[in-house]
Amino acid sequence: MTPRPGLSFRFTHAITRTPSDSVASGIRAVDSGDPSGARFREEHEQYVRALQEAGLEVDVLPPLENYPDSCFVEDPAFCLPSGAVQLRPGTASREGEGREIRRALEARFAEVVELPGDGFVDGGDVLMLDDVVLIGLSARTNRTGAEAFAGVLADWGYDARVCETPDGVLHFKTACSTLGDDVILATKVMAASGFFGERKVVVVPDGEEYAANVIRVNDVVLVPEGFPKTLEAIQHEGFKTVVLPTHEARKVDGGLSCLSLRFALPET
Ligand code: CIR
Repeated sequence: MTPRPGLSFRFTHAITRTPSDSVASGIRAVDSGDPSGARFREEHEQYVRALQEAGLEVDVLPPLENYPDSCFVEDPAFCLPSGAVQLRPGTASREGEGREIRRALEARFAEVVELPGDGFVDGGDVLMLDDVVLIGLSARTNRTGAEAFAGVLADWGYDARVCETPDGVLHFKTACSTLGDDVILATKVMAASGFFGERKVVVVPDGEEYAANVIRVNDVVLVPEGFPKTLEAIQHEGFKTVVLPTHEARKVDGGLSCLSLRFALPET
């Protein structure tokens, strides 16, 4: 793929889903207490407002009580200017979320394809850079799924590379983000991985690993509240920041990127 400047952070639209009360039963690796649906919805409203203030038109889908983790819409789909891919999340309680989000994708995209075959990919394992898409293998994304997804991307003219997410990391993007302009934010382990080639890597200070998951949206970087050293490191690189609370999402291993699908649609 020839480099497409700003592909990884210039967006016009987003899709989100309001957290349900059932999010209290969301999946988590370590139990630090159940999130409250009501408090999560307040944090989610601030998140949606921040996306709107960054210039995006945001579709807010209704809560799905049958799917406790369904507010993390990044996992069941992946969106590009060329079209959207309905993914197959790699854990039993989330597998049906791809079907649930399909209609919202069809409302925005002329072309929506389902991940071919029977493999699994969570969107949280997909990092879009300006010239390559990195797909991390993880407990949720297997090689069959990653290769099928890379095939769809190739059909649309994108290069993809399959990487091994380091052990103990839920999703590839749990541990890294693109700040845009060829700068990556990553945990120490991810920074040492070699996945980012010649790009500049800003390393998240020890103890602030959760803050490796940020999102660049047009002119700003959205950063989780409570990580002052990471905030300063991002600002030091010259990026404008907006700080958002993610206390409830964090209780079920969610971060800022997981809460939206972000994409650029051509002007009509
Ligand atoms: C899960 O384990 O699937 C949810 N509790 C959290 C998903 C977070 N999504 C993401 O990192 N992309």
